[in-house]
Amino acid sequence: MGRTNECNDVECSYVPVSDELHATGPSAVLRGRSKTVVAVFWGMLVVVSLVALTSNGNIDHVSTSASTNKDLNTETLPARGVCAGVSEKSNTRLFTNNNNGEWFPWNNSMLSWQRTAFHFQPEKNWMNDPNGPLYYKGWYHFFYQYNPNGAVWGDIVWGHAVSRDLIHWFHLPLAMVADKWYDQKGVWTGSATILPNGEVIMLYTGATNELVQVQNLAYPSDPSDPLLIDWIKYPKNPVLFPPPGINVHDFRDPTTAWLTSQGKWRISIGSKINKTGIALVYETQDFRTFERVEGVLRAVPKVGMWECVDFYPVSTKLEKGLDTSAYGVDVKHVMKVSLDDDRHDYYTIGNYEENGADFVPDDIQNDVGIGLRYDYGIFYASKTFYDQNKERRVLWSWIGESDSEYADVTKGWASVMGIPRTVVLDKKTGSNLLQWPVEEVESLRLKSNKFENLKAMPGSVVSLDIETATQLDIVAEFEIDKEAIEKTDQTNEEYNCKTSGGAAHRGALGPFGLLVLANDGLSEYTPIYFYVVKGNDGNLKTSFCSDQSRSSLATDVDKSVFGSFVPVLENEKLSLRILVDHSIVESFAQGGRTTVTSRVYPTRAIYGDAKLFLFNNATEATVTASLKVWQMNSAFIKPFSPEQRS
Ligand code: DQQ
Repeated sequence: MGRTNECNDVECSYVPVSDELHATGPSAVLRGRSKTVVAVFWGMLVVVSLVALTSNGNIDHVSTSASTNKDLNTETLPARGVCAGVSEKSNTRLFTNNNNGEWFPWNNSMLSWQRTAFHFQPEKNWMNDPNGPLYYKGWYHFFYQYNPNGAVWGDIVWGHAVSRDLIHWFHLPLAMVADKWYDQKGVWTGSATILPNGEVIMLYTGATNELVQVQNLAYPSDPSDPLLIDWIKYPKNPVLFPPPGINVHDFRDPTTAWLTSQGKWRISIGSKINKTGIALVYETQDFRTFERVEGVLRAVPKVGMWECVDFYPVSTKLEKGLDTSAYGVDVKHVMKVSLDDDRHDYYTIGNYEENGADFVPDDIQNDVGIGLRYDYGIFYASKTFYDQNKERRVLWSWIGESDSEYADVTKGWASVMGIPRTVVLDKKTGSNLLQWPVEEVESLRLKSNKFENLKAMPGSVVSLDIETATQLDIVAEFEIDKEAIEKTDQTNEEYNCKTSGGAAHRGALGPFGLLVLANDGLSEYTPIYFYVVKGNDGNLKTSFCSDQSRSSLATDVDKSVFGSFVPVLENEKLSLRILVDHSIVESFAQGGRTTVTSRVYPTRAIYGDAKLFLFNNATEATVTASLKVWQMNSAFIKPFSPEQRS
């Protein structure tokens, strides 16, 4: 964000790619599909009895000889984010084609498969940040950054949907459009506050006609309407301009307000000074006039602009969530920032001092923007809200695409929302949060398959017979055989999901886990896995990772490996939960201590050819796994019709 001056001479309008450009020869890639159940894995030795063998199981590198679209020259299309003041899509290197000037020949059937079935998506076009989530008169409301004119960032307004259960959604008309000088270049991110008398306050950032970032107030025009369809923008907007010393492009995304013991409301707004990320604090009584609170909530050098600050209390004793204004004994605070520089969401647990409006991290090594992340995959601009209906704190997040902008434009949509997650303090460690899919997602579970005590020998792949595997809820537990742990030498291996070679890198005690969205021939698969290292002190250290490097034969999608360390306490088994929903895979380890969300774009492991496998690529340890796998129903996500009001 804040790079508007780079855009003076770029074409910022959206130019759709014509259909003809996608018409050539893609089906070749689907021919010759193997029906054989797999296989020798990474050239490994032992395969358990559940697996049929083929002779050529070497799948270290993917390649495709599929036909190409050489004449599609979208290299010249400008990135729209920068020209409109927002960071461009993170995978700009995928914006064009592969190094040979060739395009991967996506076809309609592959692209249609990518649309999710139980994650929130608008019917078409681009979506980014979650905005102003709240529960009101029996409905969950969800607003989001939306481009009504295309599948790329731009022309941002507020989309709006409602749900009874956070899973099935009705699309409503746009809540706010860019119709005032103070939001003409975009109705950007904001948050809701519900006052004790039930009044709903919405504060949001407007990008003015001159691209200055200001804060604006809006409220429902008819508070008796549970659907909150019409919104009024306060006639005297903006209510806040960038203060002296703050760049006009670096002042955005007001938080939900919290109440002080003096009866005043406070909000925080993200900014930066040079490379120091800061969270400014303002006080108000009426949400129309604000006063700056001296100092900052927190400042951290070298991390850059803080977007979408979130600030909320968590209980150190209770499992339920807390209202945003909760303060005092048995309460810790969480501060989250979205780092514009690396597009990740970082959180820190600490203490909030009301007097100085000051947040102090428990562990300075894990300060805001340098320590823990909510999710080690694709997960950005998240926001929580207190759900007074179920007394829980719920986290929403924008999950962007990691394919090319060309593919997004072709399929006509971009981005999904992560399944809303409950967030609580991990009482066992005291030093991290636990995130877990809201319980309502379980209402989509259909028939299940149970696998108990499956033994996976070192170097094996086990086919799990569950029919198709594109919409799944998986829970699994793993135990490494104790003898192997004892026998294994201590090492000082510093395993890093991102850089240690993914699931193909073999150690004594890992990797092992599941291959999701895998086809029978294993030409495409996405390992979600644990990697365990026995350190020099004899203690085990566990990482939890998602490896996209072999997830697709396509050349123009991201192939990173994501993940991080996960705390595993004494006597705990290794456990995971995975939600697979077409092109999104959300993975939770150890009850949600570490989470990893991936976007995956297979070309063969789709529809009925998407399968699930257990794998163990350790060199020494046998792993015992128990799993339950549910097929998942699709959610109803459709336009609202009046009969749904009741
Ligand atoms: N997205 C919004 C901004 C926010 C950014 C614009 C984060 O308000 O800072 O679409 O993704």
